[in-house]
Amino acid sequence: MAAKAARRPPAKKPVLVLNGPNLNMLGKRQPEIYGRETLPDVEKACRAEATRLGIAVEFAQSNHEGALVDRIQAAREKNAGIVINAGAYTHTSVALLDALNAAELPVVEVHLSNIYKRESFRHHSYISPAAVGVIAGLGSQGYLLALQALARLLAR
Ligand code: CA2
Repeated sequence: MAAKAARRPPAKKPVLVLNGPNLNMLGKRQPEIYGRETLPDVEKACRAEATRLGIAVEFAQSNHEGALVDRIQAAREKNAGIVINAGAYTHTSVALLDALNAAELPVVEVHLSNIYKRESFRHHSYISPAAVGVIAGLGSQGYLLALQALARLLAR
């Protein structure tokens, strides 16, 4: 006799929360700009929010542009969406823009600080055209809002 088909829905892919250069230094310097929370604190808050929202998350950080491109390429298969704070590569990287476009996933761009209140070179983001939305200036709460937005989008 044929085995009964499993009734459980297929496991949902996690949302990738990806952080770029120097964000591993959070909470250690410049608290007046970036706050006192460390990156592990942000990860903990994201995991708690993801549990509340009923989604899975994966957290990654790299100081290297190519490593970020590699992780975004892998996300196309492994992840359901991307929350990205690309750090300073936001303002320089066509490679990250190309990788995010090629991933064909919903992307939310996050910045801890209000980049529009800062130096003019921070006012332009190369990666925003690949994002469904951009959140800036709300500190670590921005990551939680980004997860909320993606959870809604993915539930559609
Ligand atoms: O506001 C943001 O989240 C940024 O993406 C942070 C980047 C900056 O280059 C962007 O313009 C805006 C910098 C991340 C560096 O974070 C540090 C934290 C503590 C100490 C040193 C750097």
